Amino acid sequence: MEAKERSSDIAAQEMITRMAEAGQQNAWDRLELQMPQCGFGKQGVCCRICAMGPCRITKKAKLGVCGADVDTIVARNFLRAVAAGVAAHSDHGRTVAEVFLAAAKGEAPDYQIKDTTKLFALAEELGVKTKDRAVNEIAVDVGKIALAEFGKPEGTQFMAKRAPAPRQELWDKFGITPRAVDREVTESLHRSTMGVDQDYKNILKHACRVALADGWGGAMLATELQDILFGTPYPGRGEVNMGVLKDDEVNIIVHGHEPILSEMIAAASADDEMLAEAKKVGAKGINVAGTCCTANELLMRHGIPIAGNFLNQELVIATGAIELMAVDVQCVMQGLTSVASCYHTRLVTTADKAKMPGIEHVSMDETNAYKTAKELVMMAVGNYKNRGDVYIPKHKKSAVGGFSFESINYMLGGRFRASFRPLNDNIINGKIRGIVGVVGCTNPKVPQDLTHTTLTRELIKNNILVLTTGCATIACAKQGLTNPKEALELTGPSLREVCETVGIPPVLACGSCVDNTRLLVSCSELVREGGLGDDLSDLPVAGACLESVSEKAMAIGQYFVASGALVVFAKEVMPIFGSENVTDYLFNGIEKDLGGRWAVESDPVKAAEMIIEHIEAKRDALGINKKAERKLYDMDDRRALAIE
Ligand code: SF4
Ligand code: MSK
Repeated sequence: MEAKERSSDIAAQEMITRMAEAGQQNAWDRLELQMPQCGFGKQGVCCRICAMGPCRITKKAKLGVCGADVDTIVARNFLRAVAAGVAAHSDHGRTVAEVFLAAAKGEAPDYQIKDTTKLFALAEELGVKTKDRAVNEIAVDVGKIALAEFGKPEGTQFMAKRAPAPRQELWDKFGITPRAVDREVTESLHRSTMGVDQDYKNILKHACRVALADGWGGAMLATELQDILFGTPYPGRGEVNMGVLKDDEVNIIVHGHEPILSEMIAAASADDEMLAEAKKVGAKGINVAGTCCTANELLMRHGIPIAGNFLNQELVIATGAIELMAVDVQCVMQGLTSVASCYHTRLVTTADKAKMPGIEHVSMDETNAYKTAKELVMMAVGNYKNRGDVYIPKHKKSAVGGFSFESINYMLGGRFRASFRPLNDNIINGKIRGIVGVVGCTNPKVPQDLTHTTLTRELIKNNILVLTTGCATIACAKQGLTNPKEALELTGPSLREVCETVGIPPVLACGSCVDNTRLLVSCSELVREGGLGDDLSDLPVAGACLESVSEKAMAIGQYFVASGALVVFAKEVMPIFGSENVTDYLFNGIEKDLGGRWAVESDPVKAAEMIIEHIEAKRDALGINKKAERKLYDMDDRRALAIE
């Protein structure tokens, strides 16, 4: 397959070609070797949950050995995927909570509370007293409550109270208000083990509950605590794509998800002592760049460049310019090991829960974080002399990132009257037709970045504001879509007018995978601000992830659906089609219960049409698609105007 068919990213195309010439393997090659992929797996109809199996449903064998039917098996597999995604996000959230608490207690001295305004706001929300108390004292109480959310024996997630009241009532009525994150994940595994829950609707109901424990629990806590600890993002510029690598500096790639380590590496790379060491080995400086969600975290808070997204991780090493790649958790391909072995790159794992065979491990010690980061930077500096041939694609784009809920609020309303009112007004008057979250991964089954960027272009052309997270953000940024100058040229006239007035691009980069919770908070604020219905399901909004890879994307999709949104995935990445009942419930029936639903469409232009139709239907239901009535002034009106 030609490089162009594999990726729409021109820098990636160059590197794919070079890797092929060098006989090196990457994810696209491995996908080809996997073809044809298992049809049973694609349909979600295989089960290997117990030792009587593995079983698969066929025309001949319509039941597993235990008697499980296709609906049970497909629903169970779906639940397990969602629960695994929840576990990943939420374990990230728990790690942040642990470091947050340690920092507050002074046990992790290299971390300090950066955003006290946000700390105070969260403390109030949690019922923690703030008056006449020291910042760290408040933070200890907040940290303890946050950490308890993962395993508390009683009660429900406190963050779920951020949802509009009718949504909370609906969750209560339906019995899916999320309890402790660990409990929901554990119950998911229990229910889906052999001989337990055999009612597909009941299984899918729990998929809602466990997903909500992520969106309105673990992942939301991760975002909140990261903002308080590392600073709430505000819009700033950065550069994106492999052209950010430097041929005369020590290049360090930070890859994965948790900013706990990458924040420290970024700081250590600017340390005078480290820079002096770099000079000694003949490098002009130390260049830190990110891949995947760690990259989003760093660009949003520090303007640190992004080298690429999920499918770029192996290609970046193949430039020969990377002295060290430090990885933590999630979306780290084992294939990195073999690519790194072809170059001088030192691949280093840093999370004790995520090691790779034969790969160096430097344990991230939060009580001594800066020292650990310096050790890693020194390893990179020491490796500079081992560089061989280097080829860095020249392509890079200027991007704007950092659209947290707080920054959107501020940009719309100003510091003293921060408000979503202008956004609501412009949705109501039709200048902005609606809002769509374009999120998620890059999957080698489709040309890299193509569906995210095509969909985004279609949406902004049709005056729909796009909020983006994860690798989709990086896809958009690589094509200039998060840069106001370039993107506004592609934007419909009325959305453009609003964006130019406020000074924002039509595609707002909101952060990493866990930061999808910023979208939930923003949607809740749209409802609270008024004029767009009473519940999240009334809003003219949708979500889309056409290049989904990770189980985390399934969890995100499910919590958006359970929160009342339409969520569109590509058909190829939804392993549910083996069961008509499960498919019908997730695409239709669930909407009657919760107001949201799943849909599939692999073609990004058709997906945009589907989303636009949905948004217009929501606008109709809200009564905001009425043509403005022509008002003829009579004498009383004229007099009233004159008095004014
Ligand atoms: Fe087969 Fe039932 Fe065991 Fe699954 S749980 S492997 S369907 S016997
Ligand atoms: S990194 S989950 S490939 S967005 Fe968050 Fe990217 Fe998807 Fe991983």
